[in-house]
This record gives sequence, C-alpha cells and structure tokens, in this order.
Amino acid sequence: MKISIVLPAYNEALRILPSLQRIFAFMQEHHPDFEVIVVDDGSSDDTSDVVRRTFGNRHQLSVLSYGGNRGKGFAVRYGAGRAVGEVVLFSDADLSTPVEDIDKMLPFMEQGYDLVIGSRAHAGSEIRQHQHFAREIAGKFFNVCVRLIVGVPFHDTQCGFKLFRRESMRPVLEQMKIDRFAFDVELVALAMAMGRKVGDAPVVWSNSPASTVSFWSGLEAYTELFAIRRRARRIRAELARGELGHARI
Ligand SMILES: Nc1nc2c(ncn2[C@@H]2O[C@H](COP(=O)(O)OP(=O)(O)O)[C@@H](O)[C@H]2O)c(=O)[nH]1
Ligand SMILES: [Mg+2]
Repeated sequence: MKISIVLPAYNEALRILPSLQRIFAFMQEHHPDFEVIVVDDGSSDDTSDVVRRTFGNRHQLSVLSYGGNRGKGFAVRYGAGRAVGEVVLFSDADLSTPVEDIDKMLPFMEQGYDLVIGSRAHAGSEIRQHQHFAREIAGKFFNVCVRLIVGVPFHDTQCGFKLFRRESMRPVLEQMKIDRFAFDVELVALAMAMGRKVGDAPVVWSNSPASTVSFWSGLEAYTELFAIRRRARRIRAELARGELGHARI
C-alpha cells in the first residue's frame, strides 16, 4: 500500500530538515512504497530552497509551492490533491508527533476507517513535552466548543497528525472551504456528515516551542465553527434527499 506524506510548511527552513531526515529513514526501512510532498505555504524564508538543496535527489520527494501564504488547511488539501498514495498522512513539519506513530494508525485503514486522527486526549497518548499552560487550556476550551457547537465527538481535533484513505476522502476534501486553523474541525465534521468512518488514535506528542499559529487565527477559528456546523447540516440534508452525488466509495 503506497503511503503519501504531506508536510505543510510555512517558514520551516530551520525545522524541516531533521524532520525529513527522520521520515526518509523510517519510511525507507518500514514502508518503502512512499512519497513525501512538502507544500511550501508561501514562506518568506527559504523553506523550499533548503529542502530542494538537501533532499532534491530523492525521487520520493516533491516540493510544491504557490504564491502567497494560504494557510495550513489549503496547503494540506493542495498536497493531498497531488498525492498518489492509497493513504495520505499529513503531519506538522516539526514532527511534534513522530512519524513512527503512523504504525498505530495504519491498522485503522485495514479495519475500514476512512480517516483516523491523532489525539493527544486519548488515554493511550503520551505527552512528552507539554505546551505552555495557557495554550493547553485554550486548546481544551476550543475542543469543548468544537464538541458543543459542531457536535464532533472527539476530544482533540487539532493534533497535526492525521491519516486518511485518499479516494474515499476526496469528495470530503472537495467540499471543504476552511484554509486555516479550523480546517481540522471541518475535515472531521464533513467526513462524518458524509458517512465516512472516523476514529482517533493515541499519539506521542512533544511540543515544539516555536509555534507559528497567531492569536488572531486562533480567534478566527471560533467564528468558523458555526460555518462548519451549517455546512455539515446542509450536506447531511442534501445526502438525505439524495441530491449530492457523494455516496460512500
Ligand atoms: N501557523 C501556520 N502554520 C502553517 C501555515 N501553513 C502551513 N503551516 C504548517 O502547519 C504546521 C503547524 O504549525 P506549527 O507552528 O507547528 O503549529 P503548532 O504546533 O500548533 O503551534 C507546520 O508544519 C507549519 O509549517 C500557516 O499559514 N500558518
Ligand atoms: Mg508545532
């Protein structure tokens, strides 16, 4: 089974090389049928240059870029749209969750799941390096809102480590509109609205101190929760009326 790994990268020139080194080493040994797609999300540093300079000779690597910073959600969808693997993993470029954790998620694909999300709230997860106290509280509060407003049952939608079956999730990705922080919520909510099987898996997680997520984009995410709820409801209603040609593949 071919695996595509999509790494959204915004100003990651300093963090991404060791991550790629680790991904190549692990995948070559354990899952040699793989590709890595780095999506440079309009970085103002030389992210794509350093990646090309260091790993440009690897045939498994593609480095994609476009003009301007469009957001992590946009970058992930852009990369997934060009992936060829049967399953697609997307991961934060800092590897806060180690790539090795893909082995906890692949069995879900064999059990018929379409999407499996890494969850720091899972009883089996191991948080090695916590986020700053205030950031962790803010994250937990956001999740309460996700559950109350959107009705998603999971206790952590924001961990940047998710695996999905490319063909069955394609129609879901095509319905998505959110490009930034709340993109993860939209992914889960629309997948569920469209009848996809979604699960969560334990992960190892170590906070990487240099976060690029701004306070304002975090705030914007709250308003987007209502838009996600509306969209999920509309999709459910259209599916119930047989109007949407997105039957489960
Ligand atoms: N913050 C941010 N991250 C982006 C953007 N586009 C892509 N990314 C990538 O999204 C991932 C998550 O960012 P990170 O700073 O590690 O977030 P944090 O760990 O939640 O603080 C990284 O791989 C970033 O390079 C963007 O516009 N903003
Ligand atoms: Mg991070």
